[in-house]
Amino acid sequence: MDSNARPNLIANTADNFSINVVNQMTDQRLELDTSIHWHGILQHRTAGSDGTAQVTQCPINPFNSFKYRFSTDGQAGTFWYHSHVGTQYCDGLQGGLIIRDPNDPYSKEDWVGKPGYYDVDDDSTIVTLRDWNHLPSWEAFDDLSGEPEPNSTLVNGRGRYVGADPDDVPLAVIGPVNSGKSYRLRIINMSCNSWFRVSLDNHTFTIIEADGVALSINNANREVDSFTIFPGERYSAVVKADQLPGNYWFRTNPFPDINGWSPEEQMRDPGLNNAIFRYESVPIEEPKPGQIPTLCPMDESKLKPLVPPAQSECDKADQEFFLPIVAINDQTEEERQNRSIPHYQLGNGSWIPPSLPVLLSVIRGEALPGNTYPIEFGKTIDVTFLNTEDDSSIEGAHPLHLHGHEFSVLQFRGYKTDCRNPPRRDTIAVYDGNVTVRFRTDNPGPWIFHCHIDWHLDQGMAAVFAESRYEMLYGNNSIVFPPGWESLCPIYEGDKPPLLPGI
Ligand SMILES: [Cu+2]
Repeated sequence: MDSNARPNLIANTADNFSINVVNQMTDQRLELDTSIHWHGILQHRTAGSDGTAQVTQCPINPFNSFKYRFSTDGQAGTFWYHSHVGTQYCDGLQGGLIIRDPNDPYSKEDWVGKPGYYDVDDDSTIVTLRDWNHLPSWEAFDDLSGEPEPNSTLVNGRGRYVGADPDDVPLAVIGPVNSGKSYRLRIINMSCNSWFRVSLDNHTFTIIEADGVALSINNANREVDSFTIFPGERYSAVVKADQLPGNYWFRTNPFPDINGWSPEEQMRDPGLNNAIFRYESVPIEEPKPGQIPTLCPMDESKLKPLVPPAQSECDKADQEFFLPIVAINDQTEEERQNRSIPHYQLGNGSWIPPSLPVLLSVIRGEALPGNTYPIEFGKTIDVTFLNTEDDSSIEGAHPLHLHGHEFSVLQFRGYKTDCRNPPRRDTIAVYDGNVTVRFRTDNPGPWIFHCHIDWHLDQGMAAVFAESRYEMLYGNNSIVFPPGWESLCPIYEGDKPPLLPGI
């Protein structure tokens, strides 16, 4: 798949989505079935459009199609879409999904001149980041050698690899920007594995949004010079073009290093892992080599939503879960090669995609699959995660993402946050101690909570909350299924022909 051919989807608050996904894939080196997840969209009453294979639907066969229908439901911010079948999004099936708010507080005139105010928010300010393997994901990931080392860091689909001729591989350019204007960079980490430390030489960022949640501005996020972003996470970073007009490195330093990387290689090709932030009317050239130290990083544990929670988060929850991340290391080499035993547990078990989607099991009143936890409507749920692996540092961080909800982060790296207005988001990196998140069961559906390192999800690091099974089917919060949803499983299982003629 051409990694540059990624359409970003742009919408406004109050829009309704109707997105017809037509599966025309034929490349046998890649996964051919698909299912598209709309990352960060809450899907209230539309769980059938969440797009998670074997949780909310059967995959869409080649030459079949399925129309996803859902509403923004008042959400605004930076989201993305990606395949949720196997490790298919690693091969490029992904893109940005932006919901603009015409009444965005940070675009209003009374913010002029203040940090966080922005003038420009358009297609040119969407910045997608990801790691890239030259091999198809099925070949890159054999589980014998752990996660594959990426060959490149891509910014908006472009990036160098070690040994490339820089003249053959142009870098992404953000801009050209106009002196004096402020830009809302919507930065999305669409990686399969890598997290990044993002900085822009000689400039600062004011972070006004995390995972679709608008932020108030304080010392944690005002005029910071760098931030980390884990797979699945998004930030809106406002940057003011207030420096001498020129070309500046937009740096996305990855962990892990790209294949073959060393400080010497970075000297040889300063464009590795970087894009260019360019002012208008300056020479088209690459910035000078060399690193600029960053001293003032964003503190994600102190990000405060612009609108505090309606209900205090300081009280005890109705139900608490403890889901440790456990690596299973006693497989034989053959078992690892065949991937017959998952490599990870989240809680008491591993997520092994069942043949019947969880949502269909609920409809039919059948038993739930393993590592699926029923929870009831109208409850406050706390979930605590802990990485029990040998390396529980940031380098071994697991970014866990919940479908169907934003959550409050009550504990991060073992420390309690401010429960009066804790960080709220939909993806959180687990490292350096306990992470506790809280959500309320107001959105019936089967919602997966999974590591967004796609190799780890494939290796079992996920659990499913079967939220409000009765209310999924009955009452004011029940799920309205899009036409064609019931046909997906019979077609997938081969009982019915696909809707489009095959080649
Ligand atoms: Cu992980």
